[in-house]
Amino acid sequence: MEKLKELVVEGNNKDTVERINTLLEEGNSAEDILNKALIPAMDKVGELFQKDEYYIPDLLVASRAMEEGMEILKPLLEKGENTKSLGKFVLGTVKGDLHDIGKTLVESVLKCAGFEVIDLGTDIPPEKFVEAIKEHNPFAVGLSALLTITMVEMENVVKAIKEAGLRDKVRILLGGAPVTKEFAEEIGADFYGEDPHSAKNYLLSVIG
Ligand code: B1M
Repeated sequence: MEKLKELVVEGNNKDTVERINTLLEEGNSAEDILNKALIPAMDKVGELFQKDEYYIPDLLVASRAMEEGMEILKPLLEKGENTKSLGKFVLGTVKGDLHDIGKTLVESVLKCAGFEVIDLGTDIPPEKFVEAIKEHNPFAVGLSALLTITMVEMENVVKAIKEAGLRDKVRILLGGAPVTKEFAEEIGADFYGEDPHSAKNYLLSVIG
């Protein structure tokens, strides 16, 4: 796992893929590989970036290695996906924010639990969330943000949903590193999920 973490930090995508396949053959689970190597690797990359030891191109190559690794793990994380939908969930990263690794993990965990996830992608303005609610009629909407400056966009999405008269139809969940429970309460969201599993548990509790 330690070696895999190093490979992702270095942005060595070819060896990352090989290492993941070896770890899977050795009997490690996709969850363990994710939680013990890939996510800690991204934390390390963030630390190096903050200390000015890594620059944007380094972030990009490391996240490409992470994404290639996720391509292998995603089907395994979504394995056993229920065929009967527990309900529709619209998900997106807010306007101005291009981070999508955490959001993709939320998508995999919720799909595996049996929710039908409509992933809008990244850099999604409030009106697109509103359009998607009108089109898909989900019971909940999830917003992800990784930047302190884009976190404020979450409030604009909550406002737009209210203004469209849709607030009573959907639960609103927030997530992403800078977001807190207090912030979620302050802007009138229903739940702050610190990780995909807490989001899943909350949604399961909503449907009863
Ligand atoms: Co950026 N970046 N980045 N980055 N990046 C961070 C977030 C940063 C903390 C790095 C740092 O300084 N230490 C910093 C933000 C500081 C701040 O505002 N607080 C930062 C910055 C500054 C930037 C740029 C502004 C850099 C620049 O251009 N000067 C720029 C912004 C671009 C933009 O978005 N407009 C930028 C760009 C990028 C890349 C494109 C190069 C790349 C993203 C690639 C991609 O996503 N495809 C990138 C990366 C990789 C990172 C770090 C290193 C890793 C992020 C990540 O994927 N983590 C990150 C440092 C860090 O986080 N330690 C950093 C792994 C992922 C699994 O975790 O996304 O937190 P996370 O998701 C978690 C939970 O938060 C939760 O579940 C996940 C699993 O536990 N979760 C939810 C997330 N969403 C949820 C939704 C839910 C529930 C749970 O319900 C709806």
